Amino acid sequence: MQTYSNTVLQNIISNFIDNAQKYYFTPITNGLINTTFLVSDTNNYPTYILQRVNSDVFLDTAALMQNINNAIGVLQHNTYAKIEFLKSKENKKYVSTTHGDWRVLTYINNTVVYNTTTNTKVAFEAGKIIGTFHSLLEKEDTTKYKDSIPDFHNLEIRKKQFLKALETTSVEQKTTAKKAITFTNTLFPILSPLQDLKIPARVCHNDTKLNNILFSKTNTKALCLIDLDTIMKGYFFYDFGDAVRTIVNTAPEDEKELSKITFNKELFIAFVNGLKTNSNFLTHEEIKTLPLGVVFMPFIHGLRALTDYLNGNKYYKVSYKNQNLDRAISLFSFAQKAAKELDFMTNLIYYGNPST
Ligand code: GN1
Ligand code: MG
Repeated sequence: MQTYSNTVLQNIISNFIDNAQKYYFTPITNGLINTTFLVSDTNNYPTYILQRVNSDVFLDTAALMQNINNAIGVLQHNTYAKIEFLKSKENKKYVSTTHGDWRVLTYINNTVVYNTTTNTKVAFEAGKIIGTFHSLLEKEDTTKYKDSIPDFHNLEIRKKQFLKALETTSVEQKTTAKKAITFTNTLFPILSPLQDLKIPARVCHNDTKLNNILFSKTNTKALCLIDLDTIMKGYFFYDFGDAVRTIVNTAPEDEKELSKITFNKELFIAFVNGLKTNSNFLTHEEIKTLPLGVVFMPFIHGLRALTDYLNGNKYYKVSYKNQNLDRAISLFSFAQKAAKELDFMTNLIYYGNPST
């Protein structure tokens, strides 16, 4: 991974703030795409987030920042915390340097993110804040938003990319990935009802995994969604499925012991109840897609991880060679467990009946 000296980072942030030499930088290593630092002052007080946008993944920083700016302008409500990007001294939302494109956000104090949870309050709050996000953006014109990653959740395209990787990878990699490849054969057919949908495209977050929701440290209330780079048009079941896959599964995304991968019904019920406080915007046809969304999202993530493994780990940051493969198997295993709960999810979502 690329590292940056304190001096380089101070130089970059001096485009946004005075007295840059007063600050120091601690890497935040959760993300798999961008490079992120917590910026603290000499009293050890966290003040900003400094982030390099990965321009191999996001090809148009200006368009992406415009999407974010549009959405933030609409996401204004007393139940939703405001994310603030600093303007550079040249009045820009980001700066292009020899080290890439960088931006600065104010750090929201007394907050926490969870990678996983066993707490139904966290699950309820997550559902509620996703409902708030979508209610506020309900009337947004999707054509104002440029795709920051074209075909991001397009299964047909992701399938083509996977098949191409299968053709070009080494025999050895293919053999190692055999178990994951077998998983894809059972999961592809389950998802076919999601083709040719007649549901509205909405401005979606598109990356609503649990650790992209900011919570208050004091009262466990969800405050807002963070990591806004993939805000663009999408279907609501993307945001639903991505949140559920990371909430009802109490194991991390790259869990190797498949018996630890769960579909926790209590957490699902709490999430749906939280969402229901704020979900009047959903159409009947959209509601029908939600249970399959919980299979779709982990599957498409697994497929992308597997494709990246076969291509030699070019897209995601990995900390060991087979991490993408482990992620793929873990995500597929969750998708399979979710597929067994389709009736349970449908009953709960339609009739509020958790007993099935
Ligand atoms: C990537 O960098 P991070 O963790 O926010 C990916 C998401 C995946 C996630 C984890 C632009 O997000 O789609 O959910 O890894 N983002 C992009 O699997 O590819
Ligand atoms: Mg992200």
